[in-house]
Amino acid sequence: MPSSTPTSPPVATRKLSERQRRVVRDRQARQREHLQQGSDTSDADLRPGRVVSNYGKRLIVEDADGRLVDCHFRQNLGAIVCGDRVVWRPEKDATGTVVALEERRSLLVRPQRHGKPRPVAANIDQLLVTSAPVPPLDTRLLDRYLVAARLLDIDAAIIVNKWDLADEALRAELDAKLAVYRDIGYALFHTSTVDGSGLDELREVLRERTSIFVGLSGVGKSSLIDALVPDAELRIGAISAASRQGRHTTTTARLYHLPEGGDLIDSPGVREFGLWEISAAEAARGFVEFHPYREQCRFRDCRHHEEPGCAVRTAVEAGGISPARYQSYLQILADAGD
Ligand SMILES: Nc1nc2c(ncn2[C@@H]2O[C@H](COP(=O)(O)OP(=O)(O)O)[C@@H](O)[C@H]2O)c(=O)[nH]1
Ligand SMILES: [Mg+2]
Ligand SMILES: [Zn+2]
Repeated sequence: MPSSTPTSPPVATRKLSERQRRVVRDRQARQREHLQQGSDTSDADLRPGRVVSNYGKRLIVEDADGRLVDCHFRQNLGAIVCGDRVVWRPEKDATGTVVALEERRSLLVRPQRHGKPRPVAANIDQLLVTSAPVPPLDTRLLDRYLVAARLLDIDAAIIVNKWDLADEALRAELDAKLAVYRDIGYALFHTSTVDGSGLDELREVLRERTSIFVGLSGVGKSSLIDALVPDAELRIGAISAASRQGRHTTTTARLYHLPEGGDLIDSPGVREFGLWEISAAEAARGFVEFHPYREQCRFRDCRHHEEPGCAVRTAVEAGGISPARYQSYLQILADAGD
């Protein structure tokens, strides 16, 4: 895995700033006003819905009863993505029109090489950083995902899937590498979609929240969704039927419901999510275990590299911070080029 030169479009997350929230709130207020004045719409027609898929010009919206509706949306609403909560109105031909977008808790965006970042999924509570014995564990990528989750202010959990493929020696090696993550507070799961082990434990952290799997191709993200969502195949069929498009549209994100409550989003666009550029200050904020030391550095703008009086580096030497994680931090600094 290249960690210094991203080979694919990087993906970043952002938590909406106060200013952005205000913009969204104002826009929503205007939309509501507009709706109330509009003679074409009576309040009785308006319904809440959740966007489960986005097909470019159309959205598949799920209503309160679980029905999937093919919806147009007004262009002035801006980009609407999987996971968004919306207000929509039924049309005579069994389609619908989305007329308002609810405020988002979080927004996952994917920066484009050219042009504005593209939103991919909204209202996510948790990143499930997925790895496996094969392809080999890439702790640098793992660290980048964890930084991203922290900057977005959402939770992260670590999954080592395909655990059935690891023999005793490999298990010991992986456990040794991952012990530090458990020590600093991340939940760690060993799963297998082949023998079902670890899935019950995983279900516990998925309950009543919206989660998204990220990680290298081939680690088993889609297999995990299949294992956790009993009607995943039916769901894919129903969404593509509602959109009146074939299943070929594999590039689109989809939202699934878990039987025990909670949602999973499968987004093909977030694989490279860890590869975006992170500034030094952001990187330091993203390493949770640096937190107690960062304030004690001699210089306020300490980058925790070669600065004298760096409390973070002292903590690494004294054993309070894992040297491997610190090296990973330095690598992110080097990649950021500052
Ligand atoms: N042995 C084993 N193979 C798995 C497991 N989970 C997935 N696989 C296999 O790994 C390959 C990649 O899985 P897939 O779900 O497509 O990975 P994705 O690219 O992350 O979505 C497929 O051949 C799966 O059958 C597991 O727990 N154990
Ligand atoms: Mg997949
Ligand atoms: Zn420092």
